[in-house]
Amino acid sequence: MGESDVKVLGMWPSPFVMRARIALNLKSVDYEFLQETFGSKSELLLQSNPVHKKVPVLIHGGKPVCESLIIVEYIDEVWASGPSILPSDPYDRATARFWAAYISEKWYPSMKGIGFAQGEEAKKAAIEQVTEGLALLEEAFEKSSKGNVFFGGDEIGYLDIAFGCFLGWLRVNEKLHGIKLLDQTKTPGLVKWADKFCAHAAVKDVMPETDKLVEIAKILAAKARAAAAPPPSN
Ligand SMILES: N[C@@H](CCC(=O)N[C@@H](CS)C(=O)NCC(=O)O)C(=O)O
Repeated sequence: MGESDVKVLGMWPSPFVMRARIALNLKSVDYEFLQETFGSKSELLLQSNPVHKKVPVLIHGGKPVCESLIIVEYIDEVWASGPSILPSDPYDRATARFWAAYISEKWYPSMKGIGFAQGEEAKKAAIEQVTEGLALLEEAFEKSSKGNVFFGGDEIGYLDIAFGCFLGWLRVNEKLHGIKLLDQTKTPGLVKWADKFCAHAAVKDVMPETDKLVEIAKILAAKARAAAAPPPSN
């Protein structure tokens, strides 16, 4: 089964899709990037991920693998001769999976919540929640990196990918709401890590420019407003 059998169903602004693409880049695996059209779902996506109907889907040798973190683990196992993504030590591996789940299930939804907060008080509370999460992640970074540049040590690993994929959207929030989430005094480790992560060869071509993401954020916000608006009276 050759590398040309590798396809990623996705959309360029999606942080979850980025996880799969960064993992493939780290392993130097060539892949075809099949982009979904915004607002509709292709037949291939519906067939490949009938349960969640979400991107990313990795299609390897005609077989679909769904859910971004599962895809990253699959890539690590299949292309085992490339640089390791998951830590080799079982405890470090468990810890990386714990934080990856926290980021995906708690921290990222709370960051998304900043944009949806109704009123200044709610927005302030959402920002506080995100900032508290970042303080926890700064601590996790200190422990996990053991003085190196990345969570995974001197190379990008599982947790770097799981968290780093959200940096573009973090910057969108900073820009749209005039706030500083990654801060030199409160999260100095993460500030340095974020720069190194985004500049990495496996990341820099898949991490979208903040301004392009801002445009997408505005379109999504307009759609959400339209969906919430009452129907016209006639
Ligand atoms: N838990 C999933 C989340 C994937 C996800 O939310 N993908 C979004 C794009 S960022 C999607 O496909 N949304 C389409 C939809 O919800 O219908 C993963 O980690 O892969």
